[in-house]
Amino acid sequence: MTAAYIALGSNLQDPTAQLQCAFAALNKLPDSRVERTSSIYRSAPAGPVVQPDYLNAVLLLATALAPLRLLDALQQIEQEQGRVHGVRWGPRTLDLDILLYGDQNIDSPRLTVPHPEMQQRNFVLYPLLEISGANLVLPDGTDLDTLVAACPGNTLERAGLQFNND
Ligand code: A4P
Ligand code: MG
Repeated sequence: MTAAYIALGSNLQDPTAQLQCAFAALNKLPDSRVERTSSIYRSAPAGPVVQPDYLNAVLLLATALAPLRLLDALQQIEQEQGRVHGVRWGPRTLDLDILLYGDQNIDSPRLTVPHPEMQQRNFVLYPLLEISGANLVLPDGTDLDTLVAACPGNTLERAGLQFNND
């Protein structure tokens, strides 16, 4: 099994329900198990598009799925939850991104891991820190602690919601 960290984001059509539904779907993936979930955070939209605030979270998935099979599975969950592809960085019912896949560097046409934007995104780094335990080190040798220290958390707050494991 490989430790894969998955980022969840939603800012359309009841984001709380979108994240909860995605969590349930991830829990049912073959050869995989959700091991840890972060709190759910409310975050100001990053990027140039005017759009509603997001709910974001990160979870740790222990998986035997190969990286591209995992991406296929995540994209299928996005489709099932009504994802329509619009503008880059635009609003979405559900975005599932692979942040880290073990300590692998992946650079293929469909998949770049570590996720290229993660190092500057507070809505990724803070929930990742919450669940990754003692000092996580990225494949390039960067400490997560160092990235968090350099990334202001002021556009991020805990939404007071947790994933429901029932
Ligand atoms: N892809 C490549 N690498 C990966 C990876 N590590 N994980 C490819 C997942 N997918 C990966 O993504 C486009 C393609 O990226 C996929 O087909 C896959 O093959 P997409 O989600 O379909 O579309 P996109 O919106 O054009 O790109 P992306 O990169 O997911 O958008 P972003 O950069 O994630 O921006 N603000 C807040 N506060 N919270 C957010 O969650 N999200 C965005 C979306 C903007 N602002 C936000 C948030
Ligand atoms: Mg995405």
